[in-house]
Amino acid sequence: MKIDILTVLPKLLESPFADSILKRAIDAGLVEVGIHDIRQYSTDKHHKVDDYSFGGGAGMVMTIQPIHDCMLELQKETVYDEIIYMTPDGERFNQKIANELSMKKNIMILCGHYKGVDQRVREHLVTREISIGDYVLSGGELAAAVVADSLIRLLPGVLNDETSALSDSFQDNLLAPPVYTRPADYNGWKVPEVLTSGNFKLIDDWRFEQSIQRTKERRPDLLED
Ligand code: 6GU
Repeated sequence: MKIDILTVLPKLLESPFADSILKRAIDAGLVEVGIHDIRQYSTDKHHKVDDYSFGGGAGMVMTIQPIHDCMLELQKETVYDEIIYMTPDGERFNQKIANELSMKKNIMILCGHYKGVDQRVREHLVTREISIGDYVLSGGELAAAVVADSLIRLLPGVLNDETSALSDSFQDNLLAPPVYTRPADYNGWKVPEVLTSGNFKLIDDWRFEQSIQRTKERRPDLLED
């Protein structure tokens, strides 16, 4: 899989891919992540990437030219299955969309900034619009990193058996059960006995029961689906 991210703040997207699971996935060649600075494509003499909103009103709008030229440059080499615009008024992201996008070969993600991008980018250049939740971030970069992370960990070979995505919360519309590690008794706070019983059938049943219980308490909406 290849993920190309277009941004006016490329530095914001360095650290998420420079450590741990995502770095290992990149180093192993399981995913290619490209960060592209939109400003470098601006034909404006001051490399401007934004301008005043037609009709007035507060806030700058990202101009279409540098975005379009950056996209065209990347599209010389790659055919994209989706061109996603990160925006708080997009479709709300969830595990189902992550699963679906993780099967694609090439994905482009455009990060919005200021008051957003010129509407013609959304109408003519983008294939999908995604929000990561009902709150507003200063820009789409952190949201793009969230989406990229959730896709990359689903790629075959990225996680091993122990970290398998199959036992994640949401993967079966249930929250994950509680987990414990040593010591079995800390300050008198004990680990549930079943987990140290060695009876794997009982442990599986207990975990499933806990998953249902947690989901009922915390996210009853998931059980309605
Ligand atoms: Cl994708 N962008 C911004 N700026 N804010 C958000 C978001 C995206 N998703 C939730 N809030």
